[in-house]
Amino acid sequence: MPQKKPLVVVTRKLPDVIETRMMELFDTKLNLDDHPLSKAELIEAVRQADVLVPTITDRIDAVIMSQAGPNLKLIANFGTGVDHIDLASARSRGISVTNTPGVLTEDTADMTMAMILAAARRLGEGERLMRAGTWAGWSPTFMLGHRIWGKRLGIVGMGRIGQAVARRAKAFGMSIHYHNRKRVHPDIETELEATYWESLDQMLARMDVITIHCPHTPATFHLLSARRLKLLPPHAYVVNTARGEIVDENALTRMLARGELAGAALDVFEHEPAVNPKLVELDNVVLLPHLGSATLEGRVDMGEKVIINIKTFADGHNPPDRVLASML
Ligand code: 8YV
Repeated sequence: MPQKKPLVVVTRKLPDVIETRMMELFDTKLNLDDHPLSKAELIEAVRQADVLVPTITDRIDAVIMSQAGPNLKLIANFGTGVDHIDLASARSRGISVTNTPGVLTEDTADMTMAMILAAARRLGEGERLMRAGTWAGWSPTFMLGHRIWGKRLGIVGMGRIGQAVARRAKAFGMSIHYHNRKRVHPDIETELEATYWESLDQMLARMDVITIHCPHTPATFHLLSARRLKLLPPHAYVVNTARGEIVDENALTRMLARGELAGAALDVFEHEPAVNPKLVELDNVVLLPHLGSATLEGRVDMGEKVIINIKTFADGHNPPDRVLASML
């Protein structure tokens, strides 16, 4: 007898090909107008669903989790970071959580490289000036940025994305430094000619550019605190494509405004979609609306991963991308 299809509730609009395939495979509830779900709608979703497919815009905290119906057995997150999901509550209720690792590595690394260049070479400022129609013409000392060739890049978090950034940055002539909970395999260090710093503080004090690629967990909240940001040399740039919460955004803003740092390029913010209004006023900051993994190809690959995780789970197997206990 054919198995009953699981009721899958998808909280945001996904690429058409993914939604179509989900409709074929599962009893799927889509969000056609893509509005971010309210708390009440999210509660309704966890009450009904066998499988919930949330995104970063859904805060699935202990309160929402406490409303989950008995059928909810899988949260198949559309995205890699799972800091918006209360994993401890999920675990205590026997709800599995999966994510979409690997498929957004190269896109996020491309964006990081673009942002390193954008900050150091003043791309945002130049673009704004052209659009304002205020360019008075070339001059030898006009809008000078800084060369990245030969500079030191400090990577905070040397997982898949950190390593993909390191490969690109090495090709741009930067020397690679990193801090990670665990030192990476010696072969990777050799390939990247990377220097490991056990002490984040010591690394920060010596870098020209810092880029963040660790997950946001209780242990990494404000990892770049006011105290640590002060360790950076004043000519340094800070790049963040990971999570806003890892950097003390107010402290960073204050330092940028006072000229205590050269600049920053930020794709993520502490209170998305809100951005500290003082950041918006600063010329030496590149601001992007969480575009790190925003390619059509990447979003389709993420959707495919979600489908594989649900299908494997529904067929009674362990889904491939279960979130590890170490994330807790
Ligand atoms: C995703 C991300 O777009 O995957 C992640 O962790 O930060 C983003 O690139 C987003 O999470 C989708 O839910």
